[in-house]
Amino acid sequence: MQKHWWHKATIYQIYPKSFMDANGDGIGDLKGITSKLDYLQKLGITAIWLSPVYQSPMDDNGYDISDYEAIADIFGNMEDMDELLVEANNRGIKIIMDLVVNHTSDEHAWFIEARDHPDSLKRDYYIWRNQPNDLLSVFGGSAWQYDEKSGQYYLHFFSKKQPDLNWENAALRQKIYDMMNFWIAKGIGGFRMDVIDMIGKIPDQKISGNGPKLHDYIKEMNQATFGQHDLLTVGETWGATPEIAKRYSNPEGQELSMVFQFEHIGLQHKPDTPKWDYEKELDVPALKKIFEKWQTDLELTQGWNSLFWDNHDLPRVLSIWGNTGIYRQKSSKALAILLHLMRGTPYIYQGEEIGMTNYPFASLEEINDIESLNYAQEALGKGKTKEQIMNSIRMIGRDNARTPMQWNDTDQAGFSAAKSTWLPVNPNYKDINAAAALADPDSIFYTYQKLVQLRKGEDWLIDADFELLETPDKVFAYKRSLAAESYLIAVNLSDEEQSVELTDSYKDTIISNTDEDQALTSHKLQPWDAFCVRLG
Ligand code: TEU
Ligand code: CA
Repeated sequence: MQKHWWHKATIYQIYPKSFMDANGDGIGDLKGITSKLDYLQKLGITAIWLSPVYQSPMDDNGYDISDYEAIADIFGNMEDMDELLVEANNRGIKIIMDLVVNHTSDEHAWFIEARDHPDSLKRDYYIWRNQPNDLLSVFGGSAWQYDEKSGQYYLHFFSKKQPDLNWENAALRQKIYDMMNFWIAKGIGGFRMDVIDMIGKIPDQKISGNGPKLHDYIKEMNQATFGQHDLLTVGETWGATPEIAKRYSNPEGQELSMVFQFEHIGLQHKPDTPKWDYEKELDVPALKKIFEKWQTDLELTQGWNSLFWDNHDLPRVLSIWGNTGIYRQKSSKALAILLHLMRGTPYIYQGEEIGMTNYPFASLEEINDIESLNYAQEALGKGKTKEQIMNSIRMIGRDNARTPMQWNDTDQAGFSAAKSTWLPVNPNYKDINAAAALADPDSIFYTYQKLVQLRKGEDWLIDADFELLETPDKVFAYKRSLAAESYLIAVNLSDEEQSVELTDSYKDTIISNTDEDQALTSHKLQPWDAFCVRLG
């Protein structure tokens, strides 16, 4: 089977509003990102996934695009983008662009023409009906918005400023492929495809995800754009099962490199309830089953996994499943070791590598995220108290991941020279910041750096089989084997000591956050112990 660069890559996600502010307006920007490339080079990552930087009214922080071939003013301009590409490339770092083509902004020229001129060809780029059905928006309320002018409703699965595109329209599809080729010609490293599983929607049958033509569209896109280039493509697919993921990522399938599956993230809330009914207690046996399924089902010849704990839509993993107290550093390393030694391409979300945590939001005034704000409004109407609502937002709201990156212990954590920033800096920045992490050889940063190096150098991480080991509930241990080689990864996902029978003999240590020899000979894992040893 052909190996690609992304089989050995670790990807770093940047949320541009929050990474680094170069011009002091309190909002991160492209020049800010360029100024921090040396830091990323030190971490060792192969590519950056850049959340949207395109022109946008920012109703959903750039996931509402009004011009795919222009840069939002707050982030800079196309020259800044080209400079970022050059400077990243000089450091061996590729840029993966966020491709948001399930919907545009209502301020996109296509939508404006479609709305103002119902007879125009652009009308059919969007989805209009005389009567709404009961489809709901992911951000709350009906998925249909009435347009006074034409007397019809348009579909929006996200905010009403994010009208859904009609992928049935071949001319629209071609426009999107042209736009993708514009970016490919700039030398980007690939695309992360926002809610790509929704483009095959059939609203009249209430089908949103995994519509019947979805894979035809993706194959067509592949042929028309990235298929002839060695790019990384990763689809965001909330509803993917391993069967579906194989369809996308089968190396013979000419679709995508991989998808993000969210089954493990589902453990962050109670089954069949909205994420706001969060579940802080990690169900470790369930987590083990989920990863075992994905690791064994997506065999190398059949597909490829992506591996992540965090992104810009999720709480900080440390705050929900780790320990933000005395075991902050240790639990952060444990979660990283557990994830990065599985088969797949690992993703690090900005700040994860220094153990950033959720923000102690006190009131709705501090919230920016449209999803959280819409939820709060709906929940108030249903009689929830402000305190209940804030509890949910504090634990699971999207702004937790979006507060500014903590660079050092100076004002605004070195993120910005402004007096106030678009989201506040976490008050823990004096302790948790990149400068402190870089200065401490034992910090979380260096564990991530080591994992990134291992990913590049150790071929078994790609090829070896995965076997889940029988252990006490709170221990997650697995073995990776390839011909005569085998490796044991053991992690205690709890604040308590655990007794385990793992192995008596091993050759050497690959990575560890503890005294693994002591752990193996005493048959006891201390809280958040994590290590990988080569067996034999
Ligand atoms: O997210 C898809 C999506 O469904 C999210 O809204 C997700 O369900 C939610 O955040 C979890 O609570 C993508 C982007 O990652 C997200 O930032 C955008 O808001 C959304 O698409 C619309 O473009
Ligand atoms: Ca700025």
